[in-house]
Amino acid sequence: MAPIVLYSGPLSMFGAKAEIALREKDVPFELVMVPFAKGDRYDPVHPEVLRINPKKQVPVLAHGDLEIFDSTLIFEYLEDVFPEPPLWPKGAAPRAEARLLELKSDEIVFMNIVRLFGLEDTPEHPTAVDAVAKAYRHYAQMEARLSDRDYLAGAFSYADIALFMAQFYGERKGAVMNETTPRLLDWRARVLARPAVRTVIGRMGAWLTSEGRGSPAYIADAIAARR
Ligand SMILES: N[C@@H](CCC(=O)N[C@@H](CS)C(=O)NCC(=O)O)C(=O)O
Repeated sequence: MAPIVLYSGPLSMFGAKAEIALREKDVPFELVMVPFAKGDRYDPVHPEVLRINPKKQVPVLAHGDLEIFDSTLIFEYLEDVFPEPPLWPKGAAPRAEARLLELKSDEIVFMNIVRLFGLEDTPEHPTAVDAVAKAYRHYAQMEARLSDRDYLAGAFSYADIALFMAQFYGERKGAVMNETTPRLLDWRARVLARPAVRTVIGRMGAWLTSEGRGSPAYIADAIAARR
C-alpha cells in the first residue's frame, strides 16, 4: 500500500479527528506535526500544507498521489478505502443523520466554542454567554439521543469523534459539560476509553502540560498513561 501521511498539529482538533479515525481503522500512517506558534495559530505553515491546502490548514492527508484536506473529507475517503471497521452506520437515512451530527459538531458546537477564544477570563461577556448557551443546547439534544444508545448514531462513528473533539475544546474554553447531561458525561468516558481516542487526547494533554497550559481534569488518566 502507498504510504499515508497525515499533517496535523499538536492542538489541532480537526487533525485529531482524522488521526483518531486512522487509529480506529488500524491503518498505518506517518504523522507529521506542523510547527505550532504561540497561542492557537500555526506559523510558519508547513510547506506541504501550503502546497496542498489553499486554506493553509491542517489536517492534510496524502496517500500516494492523492492529496486531500478537511477532516470530514478525510473521513469519507478513509471509509471508502478502509471500510472495516465501519465508522458510518448502514443505510442511507441513518448515515445521513450521522453525517449531519458530525457536521453540527464542527459547524455549530465548535464554531460557538471558537467564539469563546479570548473570552476565557470573562465568562459573563454577552458573546461568551450566547456561545455557551448554544453549545449547551446541542449538548441537551445529544443527551436526549443517548437515552436509548451508547453512541450518538448507534455504534461508535465519526459523529462521536467529531463531538468528542469539539467538547474537548469546549471544556478548555468555558463550555464545560456538567451533571445536567449525565448520559453525555458517560458517553464521553466511553469514547475516551477507546485506545485510539486515549492515545490522541493523551498526547494533546501532555503537549498542553509541556507548554505550561492546563488541560481538562477528565483526561488526566490518558496523560498519565503515556508516561
Ligand atoms: N474544516 C476544516 C477546518 C480545519 C482547521 O480549522 N484547521 C485548523 C487547525 S485545527 C488550522 O489549520 N488553523 C490554522 C489556520 O486557519 O490558519 C477541517 O475539518 O479540517
